[in-house]
Amino acid sequence: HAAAAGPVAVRAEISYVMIKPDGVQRGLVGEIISRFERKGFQLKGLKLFQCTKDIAEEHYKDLASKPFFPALVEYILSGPVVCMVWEGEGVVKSARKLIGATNPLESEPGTIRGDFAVKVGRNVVHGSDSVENGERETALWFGKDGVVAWEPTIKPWLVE
Ligand code: IDP
Ligand code: MG
Repeated sequence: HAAAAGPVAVRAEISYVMIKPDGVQRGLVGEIISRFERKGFQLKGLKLFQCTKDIAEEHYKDLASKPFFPALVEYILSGPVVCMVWEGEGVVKSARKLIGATNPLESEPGTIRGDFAVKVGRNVVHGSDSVENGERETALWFGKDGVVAWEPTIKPWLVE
């Protein structure tokens, strides 16, 4: 924090969260959005989207050398996804907790993957793994103009 400089406009923390094609096909969209809403994060971007190979490969570029990479890209392209931007203090780490461990058999009950999935290749939802990736992935999936700046009127009842 800069001392004494007065209020500084800082962009709040955001996570890029995506319901993968299996989550959409299985009718889990409302359920998953509800979990983030009721936690108290703010929805800043939302769209149903048929993604392209370029975007899927860019999104998962750090995994490009993995043997499962082609199957992963094929999975993400296999149907529409729901792209979301959730905002709030600590949202990146908290979203990962709400989502659960990568392998759904290791995810705790009460997490999204723990409650709704059994296979790592059908694990229903994505969440950014760092603040930096929250920004990077939001820019990749939404571009410059896809995110809406708004504040809920109930915000004083969520954060003091
Ligand atoms: P994350 O989604 O929990 O961050 P990452 O390691 O970043 O997990 O992997 C991205 C995605 O790649 C996973 O969510 C999963 O869909 C897929 N994946 C990861 N490891 C495997 C694997 O061993 N086999 C098949 N798919 C995998
Ligand atoms: Mg990841």
